[in-house]
Amino acid sequence: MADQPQVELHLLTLSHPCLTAKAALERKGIAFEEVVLPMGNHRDEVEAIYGEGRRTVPAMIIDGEQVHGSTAILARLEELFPENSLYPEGIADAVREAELWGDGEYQDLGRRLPWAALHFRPEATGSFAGARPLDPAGVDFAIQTIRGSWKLHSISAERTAADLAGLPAMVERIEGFASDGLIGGPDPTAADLQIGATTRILLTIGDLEPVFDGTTIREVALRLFPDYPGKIPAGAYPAGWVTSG
Ligand SMILES: N[C@@H](CCC(=O)N[C@@H](CS)C(=O)NCC(=O)O)C(=O)O
Repeated sequence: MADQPQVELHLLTLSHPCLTAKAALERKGIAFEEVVLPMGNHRDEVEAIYGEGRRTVPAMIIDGEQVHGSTAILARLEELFPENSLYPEGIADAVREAELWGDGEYQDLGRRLPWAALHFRPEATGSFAGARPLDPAGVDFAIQTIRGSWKLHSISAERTAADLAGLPAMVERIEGFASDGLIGGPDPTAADLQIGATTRILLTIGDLEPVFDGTTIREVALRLFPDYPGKIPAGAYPAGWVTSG
């Protein structure tokens, strides 16, 4: 491998695209400094460093070069450090296409569905910080945070029901990626890292267990991201909203 670069990764601890970027750096064997930003204020901080309009994490500075966004980070790491390829020869274009699909609507589900479920089980919010179910004062605080998140991510009951109704078709598509050899192999691809991270977050929602039961992406998500916290017990969403295809 080339000389070790100087790398700073700006992130939020529980963010799934940040898990993707971290896992890519680890897979490439690159040491990096994690700069954990405070949730909520991170947008302004990212913009101050990376420039106007760049308000999301992950974002990376590698030997002075700024790279913003998970897919851009993975692509740049691959260019600089081709070893342990994330886009293996022969399937590189298909992996990239699957990764980009994973960076779209599926990644957004990872931002909406946990907050949507927590609305119905606010006491479970503490589990994302490794804590026990919250006491009543904690639940009051969590409810405020959850309301803020519904607003920020434009979550509504109608949208949640639609997201849940669309999920089995997405999982079927992901299993198609597995059949095509784009995910699920022993060496993670960019598609594994991108789609696996979102899936890992969705697996914190007990109601979604039947949707992922027996799938390749469930195994990938738990293998690549074993230590993600959080558990929202089954029975959160209203009956009938979750279908398993
Ligand atoms: N598709 C982008 C999405 C990044 C993204 O939306 N990150 C969230 C955290 S999961 C964020 O920073 N959101 C702040 C905002 O939307 O203002 C990527 O993969 O880098």
